[in-house]
Amino acid sequence: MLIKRSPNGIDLPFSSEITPREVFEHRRTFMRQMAAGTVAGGALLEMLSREAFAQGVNPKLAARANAAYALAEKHTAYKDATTYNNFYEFGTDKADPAENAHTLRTRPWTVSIEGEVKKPMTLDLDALLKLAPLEERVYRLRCVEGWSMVIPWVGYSFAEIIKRVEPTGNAKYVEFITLADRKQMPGVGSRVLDWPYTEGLRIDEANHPLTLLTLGMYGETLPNQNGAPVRLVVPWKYGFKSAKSIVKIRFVRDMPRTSWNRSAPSEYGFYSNVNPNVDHPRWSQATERRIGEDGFLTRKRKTLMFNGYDVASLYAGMDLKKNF
Ligand SMILES: Nc1nc2c(c(=O)[nH]1)N[C@H]1C(S)=C(S)[C@@H](COP(=O)(O)O)O[C@H]1N2
Ligand SMILES: [Mo]
Repeated sequence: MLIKRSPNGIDLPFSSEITPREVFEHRRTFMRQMAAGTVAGGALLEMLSREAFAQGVNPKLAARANAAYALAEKHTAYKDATTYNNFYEFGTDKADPAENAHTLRTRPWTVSIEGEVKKPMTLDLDALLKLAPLEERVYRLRCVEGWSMVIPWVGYSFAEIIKRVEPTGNAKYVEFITLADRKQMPGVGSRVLDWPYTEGLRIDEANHPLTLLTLGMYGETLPNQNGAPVRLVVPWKYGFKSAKSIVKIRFVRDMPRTSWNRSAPSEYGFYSNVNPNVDHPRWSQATERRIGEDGFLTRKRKTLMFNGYDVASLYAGMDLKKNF
């Protein structure tokens, strides 16, 4: 943050320098409306989140808000969402990715899509950005560790990709493979996980409209620590299914092994649906801590089945204790 010395000698952040001008202008209008008492509760919430992304330093990414995925929950502050991260390629502490991920080079970047598809393709970032209209969708993301955030993501349904590559009848699963480059990612030297970080979905899960190919958040391109330049967000599953910095997508016949399943098969199953009724072997999954609500007296939130998303039909007839 740029700190200006004010005439009276007190250090003040000078707001027109720390916020994009549009936000600054918007805020002035807001202040006027607030003074006039004409601002509604919804607008207040909206403004708070604009205020949050005023911290941003990444290029803006215009997107149409998709009301179908609006959540009447306060957005997590931009600062929290970008400084409390899991991205083991940059270290295992929550603060490590924000400190270390500046070494990630996100351009040029390509994602190759291959395997059981009629039209394999390699897409660069510009092609990905133009592939379908960008939408802003506010999703909850819940980590298996027991915390959650509410984030305005920018992207489009992964189904848009599926449509274009035309999977063959043999494609039953989709495997997401992410970058593993020791030169850019200090954590890849450590053996905490098998690299590259790999995740997978059943093809109907991948094709579900909620599954978001994500290119931005808070109106900007993704910060490196949040998985730039392209990641997945699968909001009804534990956060680790939402692979960051994807370089390859493979359509396959057989259920792919995943990094977390490989490292601890009894703790991390393939499905990993958010499920308050199935405890992690070492802790309960019944409640969660919303990041930003961690006051001394703050009660934890009850974790909702599938993180509150209406996806039960994907698992009709399945034993979700066995298929955890
Ligand atoms: N490549 C990669 N993707 C990853 C991870 C990781 O370590 N490496 N961590 C996962 C976990 S455990 C979580 S909770 C989410 C966190 O996303 P966020 O930091 O944007 O909140 O990213 C997931 N995607
Ligand atoms: Mo996580």
